[in-house]
Amino acid sequence: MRDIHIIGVPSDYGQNRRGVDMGPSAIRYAGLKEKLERLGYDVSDLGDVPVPTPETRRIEHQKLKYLREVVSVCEALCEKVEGVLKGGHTPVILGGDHSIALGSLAGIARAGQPFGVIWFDAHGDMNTDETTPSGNIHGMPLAASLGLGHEALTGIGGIRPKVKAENVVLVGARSIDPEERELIRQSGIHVFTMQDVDRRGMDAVMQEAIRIAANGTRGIHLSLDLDALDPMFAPGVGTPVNGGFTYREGHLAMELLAASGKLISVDVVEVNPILDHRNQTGRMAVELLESLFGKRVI
Ligand code: Z70
Ligand code: MN
Ligand code: MN
Ligand code: MN
Repeated sequence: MRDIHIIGVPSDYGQNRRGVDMGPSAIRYAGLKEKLERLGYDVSDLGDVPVPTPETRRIEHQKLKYLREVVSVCEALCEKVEGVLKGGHTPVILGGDHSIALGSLAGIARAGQPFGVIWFDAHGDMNTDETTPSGNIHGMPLAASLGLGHEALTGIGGIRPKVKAENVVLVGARSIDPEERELIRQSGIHVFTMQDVDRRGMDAVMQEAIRIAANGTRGIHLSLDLDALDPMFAPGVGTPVNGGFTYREGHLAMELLAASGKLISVDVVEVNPILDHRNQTGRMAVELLESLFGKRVI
């Protein structure tokens, strides 16, 4: 069994609510290492990627807020992820807001191509500096990974694009900005909205998502934004959106990915302990990771 290497990325530079920088602590505190060890893995915690102190920084670009800091954090993460994968291990990356996924995908791309991505999210994260309504980079990492947007973002890790649209699947989408919708349509990525999940069921949607992401690739990266889940089950996120996945749908999706045997890496993002209730969302993240790494009832 491949060893698991945990990497924390305590960065909140991709959005404007403090607290998501404490995500790695909250997820570790919920017992991540011990619970994965109980499943039979050899787990090492590599600690955190260095992140500059926000109080010492200021916004330089209104359409790409904290660009410099996001790039430096992602470059550092990229290097770590590349090393873990080249060592034959599985990276479990703890955010931080979703801007860090650019660093995850850059590291995977450097370790070998092609790969597929399943992006679990209420949002599209398909904005660019030209379409963004907020200037927040956590709304842009999927676009940037596909080579769309500002070159300072698309160039992270030196590989552009990091992933092909034909192997990218967005699951759980229910809050997309108008211009972002156009970009999604043009990009050619696959999207399963909540309506698709309602109509076809999580089982069928995930089987299809896995097939698309695995087709012609060496494996799948899961980018797990906790706001994909309904706020009832994951209240500690910066941008909760009603109508998300139930507890059971979330677990089923992870179990199906585990059964596929295709997972090469995962990042878990947007857990914000300041907005949470007694670490419910941190615990949810750990539970989902247990299912992803093969926890079964019998
Ligand atoms: C919006 C934007 C976003 C996560 C919010 C929101 C993006 N589309 N992503 N929460 N995880 O500002 O670009
Ligand atoms: Mn090891
Ligand atoms: Mn996201
Ligand atoms: Mn989101």
